[in-house]
Amino acid sequence: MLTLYGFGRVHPPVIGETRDLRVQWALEETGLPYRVHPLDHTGGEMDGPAYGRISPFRLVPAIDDDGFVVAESGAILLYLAEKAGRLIPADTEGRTRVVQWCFAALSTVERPLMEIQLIDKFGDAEADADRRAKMVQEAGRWLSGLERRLEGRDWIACADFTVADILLATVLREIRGTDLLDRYPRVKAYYDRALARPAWERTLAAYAERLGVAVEDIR
Ligand SMILES: N[C@@H](CCC(=O)N[C@@H](CS)C(=O)NCC(=O)O)C(=O)O
Repeated sequence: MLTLYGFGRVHPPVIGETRDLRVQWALEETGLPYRVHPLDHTGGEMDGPAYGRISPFRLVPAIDDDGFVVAESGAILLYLAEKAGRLIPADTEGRTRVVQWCFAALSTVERPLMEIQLIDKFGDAEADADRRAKMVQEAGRWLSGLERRLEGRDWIACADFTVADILLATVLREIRGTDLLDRYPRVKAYYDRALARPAWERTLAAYAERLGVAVEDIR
């Protein structure tokens, strides 16, 4: 049975933001059977050598598929798609297109969006104002690129929904508390379309139950 290492207890301000959500979403989409190992981050469960053997940086998420261990959310999603034969095309060109957009989500789009989220959540509005403005400007470049890419398309990589959409939608979710998507109607519609999927709703419900919070508090 495949095990997802996710959070069971974690610092309350980050509940609803953690990257085990994207892996659970992919598992729910593929229908692969899985169990969750809920890690006690606040109690130090991730700090010891046992979890170090699962995750090189002692981070969430990781998976253990009957002894095959994978860390890094992007790698995990690609593995799950390949294993399930779903959420990724079978041909090399289609698969490469999915890989391209997984990297775009994680290495290009996520950087400024994550920083904006961290400043808004934990920063000092005055002291961080310049840095935030720079990040908003950079985010605008990538959001404009997404807006162009989404002309006439439902999904970012292929005609069908893929793991690249799970990564990109969860990355866009990092700025859901801002108005930054308002100037990008195709990106906004894309984000809403992705999060309207029943598998995302199941994921949110399972995650909320695992962390002991209400779904509405993390939506
Ligand atoms: N690049 C990694 C990042 C993983 C990561 O930053 N995980 C955070 C939660 S979202 C974590 O485990 N933080 C706990 C810590 O820093 O101790 C991925 O995409 O999986």
